[in-house]
Amino acid sequence: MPEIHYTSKRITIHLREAAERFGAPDPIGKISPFGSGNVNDTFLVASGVNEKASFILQRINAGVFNMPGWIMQNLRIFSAHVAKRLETIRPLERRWEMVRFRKTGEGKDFWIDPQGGFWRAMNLIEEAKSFDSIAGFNHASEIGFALGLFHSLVKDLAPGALKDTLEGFHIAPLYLRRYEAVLAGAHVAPSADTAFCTHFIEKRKSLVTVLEDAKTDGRLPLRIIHGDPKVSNVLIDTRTHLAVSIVDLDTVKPGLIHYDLGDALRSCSNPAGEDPFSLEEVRFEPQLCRAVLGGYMGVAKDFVAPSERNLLYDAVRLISFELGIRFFTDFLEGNVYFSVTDSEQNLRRAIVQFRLCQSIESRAKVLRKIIDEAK
Ligand code: GN1
Ligand code: MG
Repeated sequence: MPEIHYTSKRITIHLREAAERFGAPDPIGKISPFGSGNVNDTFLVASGVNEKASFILQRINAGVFNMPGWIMQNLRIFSAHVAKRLETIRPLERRWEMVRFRKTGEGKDFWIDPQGGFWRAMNLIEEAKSFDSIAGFNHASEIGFALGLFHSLVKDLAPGALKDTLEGFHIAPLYLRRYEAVLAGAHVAPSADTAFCTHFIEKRKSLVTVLEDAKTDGRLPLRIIHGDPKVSNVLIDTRTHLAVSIVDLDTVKPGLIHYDLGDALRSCSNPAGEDPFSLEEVRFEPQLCRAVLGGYMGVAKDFVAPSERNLLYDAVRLISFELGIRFFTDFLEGNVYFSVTDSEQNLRRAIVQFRLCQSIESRAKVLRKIIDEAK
């Protein structure tokens, strides 16, 4: 079998060598790109003979995470904590699995290749599936449950116990500042789409401080958060259709649960997903939002104080606005952060998030009511 290479703008590596470090199944059937992540390079290492021996191999994007060792250090602490907590709450009366990292022959949970690339591998969670967009109300409620369970499993893990693996992540005023600096030096041909984005951001600049102000003056406490609880990061059991795991743990670090709730809600309440066929499909569906919050509050309402609940509308509006700014900034910068299939994808993604933000604003009253009533 020929050596397998994978070449993208940031990776040229003998994948087989990386796979073998983590105890590749013998013989390897195929190593192929896996999932729809925008940041890391992810592969499925399939066994030629035994499907159960297949696993996920991932190369961390060092351009984004400049201390990848901290990610694994955090995950060791996090995994040990959650394993202990799960013991105390078992029986959970439903299936729930945590990501398990594989070890190299030297007993390490990562491998650094000769070019400095940082690799790790995870076992596949069996009979579970990820979706790129929301499939219905039960799905939305299950994602809420998964996030609520996650928050409740880490509620007694001190925020200071974990490193900040991605400084500035979800700090909206910093994204705005960065956007303004990039815009000032950008050489992008003006178009109706770029004008829509610049105008959209200009009109909403004052929104970006809402969560950071509440953090600074003590209205919102720091907790351990997931950081990226979008639809595709909650795995669904293929037989029961219940959430079975929450994956993509690189941004498990101190933060505000409002970042997580804002992100889960903007992701799950837009049935069109982040890369829709047509912009006309983009909308924020209040009943999906209700389903997510219902699933969440069912497990986690105890630690959402009324003063925190008050800021949930602002959070969902802000996180979609923030993601739009992040996509648009990356477009202006030449697509250096998020993976793209073409040079305009980040521009289209930004417009989707801005449209979603508009849809959230147009439904403010009903959303505030749903948030008030969620239990
Ligand atoms: C990125 O790589 P991925 O797809 O898991 C991003 C998230 C965004 C998301 C949008 C570290 O996540 O913040 O919400 O794209 N992750 C990072 O799809 O920036
Ligand atoms: Mg992610």
